[in-house]
Amino acid sequence: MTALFSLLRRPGLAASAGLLAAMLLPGCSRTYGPVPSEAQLEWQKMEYNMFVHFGPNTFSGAEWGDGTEAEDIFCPTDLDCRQWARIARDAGMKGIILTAKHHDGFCLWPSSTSTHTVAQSSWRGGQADVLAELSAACREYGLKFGVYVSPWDRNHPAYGTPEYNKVFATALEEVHSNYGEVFEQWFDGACGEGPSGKKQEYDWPLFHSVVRRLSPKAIMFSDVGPGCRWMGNERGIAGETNWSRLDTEGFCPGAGAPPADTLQRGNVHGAHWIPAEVDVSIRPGWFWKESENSAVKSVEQLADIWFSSVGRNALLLLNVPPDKRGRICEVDSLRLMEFRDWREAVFELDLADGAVVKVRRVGDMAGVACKPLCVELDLPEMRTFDIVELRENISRGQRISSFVIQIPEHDAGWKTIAEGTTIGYKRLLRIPECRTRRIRIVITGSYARPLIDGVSLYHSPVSQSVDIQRDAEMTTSAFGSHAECR
Ligand code: FUL
Repeated sequence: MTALFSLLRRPGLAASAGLLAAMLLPGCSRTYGPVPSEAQLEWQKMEYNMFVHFGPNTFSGAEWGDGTEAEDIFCPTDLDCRQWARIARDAGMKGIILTAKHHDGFCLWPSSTSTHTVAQSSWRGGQADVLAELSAACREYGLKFGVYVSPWDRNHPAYGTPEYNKVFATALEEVHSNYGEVFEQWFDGACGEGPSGKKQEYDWPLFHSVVRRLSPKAIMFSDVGPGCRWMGNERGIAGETNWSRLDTEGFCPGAGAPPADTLQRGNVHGAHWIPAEVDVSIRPGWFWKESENSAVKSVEQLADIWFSSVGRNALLLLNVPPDKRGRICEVDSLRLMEFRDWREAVFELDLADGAVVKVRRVGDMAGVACKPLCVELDLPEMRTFDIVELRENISRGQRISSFVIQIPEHDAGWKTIAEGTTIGYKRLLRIPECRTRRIRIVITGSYARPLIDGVSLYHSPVSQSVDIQRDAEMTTSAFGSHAECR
């Protein structure tokens, strides 16, 4: 038995999420496998960011422009990046990532690398710079600023030749030199044929070196990282098992990416720390369309997405596309505030507060090879909850591979009310509503000493009779039919 556990076996230690972490950490400095960098840890703690798709497609109605759109098509009548930032902040988001350049090649900044930019548009006399406006707005509202710069470019004449890689590297230099700190660089995996018919061979090492040099703290997103990885779908659903580790040897973004189910789950023994980011749009499409004003996701759908992203060890990047004015529509902004209210109501009161915590090894459990670690919470009184939140201290690596949640059964023995695999930064489980004074989390599988960072209990404001299988079922019901959207 380690000192750690004997310390925790002393009776009378009151638990709170933070205290549990503080108690578990001393004496455990050894790492297990790859660990997150400081920047990756900070990034993970952001939990919830805004994605903004904005460009010629906003005006043409396309999802993928072909690059032949006249520059004048980009003409927001009332651009207000401060409104985006205010809404993101009020919604509880911590950063904004803007499509500085989508696949149509149109640059929202006056790039020297292209003739298809805001500078060639007659909008604001060619003097506009959306990146400058958004980065200033992010600073004003205390948000981090990030960029999506698509390597696939359907406009640039050099696309499909080695020359294009230099062009793209210069575009990255501009974006990472002139707009203050960039917290995340999004590299989309899409890669099509250029006008010359040649497929572009991207020079990823060159692109990465530019970002590393100019924005050393920026998290680089792609199918395979290196900072964070795509989750393998655009429906908002991370794998129930989700390791923040990935093997990237032999893979590259786009067609050369690992299979979707690997991106969903990560690799249990993966060589690199590459946590998952869940990108999903609040609307059916990525770009604003009037016809989709009535298809903005409901609070219930956003709540399901919260449980299947942030609640599964991933970061949620929710796309909220501005309209032709250059403003976020009322319907989207209202929904974001309703969703914030829902989260505040659910997560405001931690029903584990004041519990006495005991941590110890428990006896043999059927089907479990080694003695499991048990974190038992003795609550101050009978409490009713239907959500359990578990947190693992990931700073020393992700270790836990399985757990069960149990409550006493008729004062003799324990009954399992939920079970799961990975925990990671945060794991949220919806369980059938239960009323009890005692609850325990039994870590039945871990590759090294498990480091539980905290346990919290919550009660949904309006108790939904949630079936534990529901997350899987909602995959089709919530996203299969837009008719269900409000
Ligand atoms: C995809 C793109 O092709 C979509 O247009 C969108 O930008 C999405 C976030 O990534 O790969």
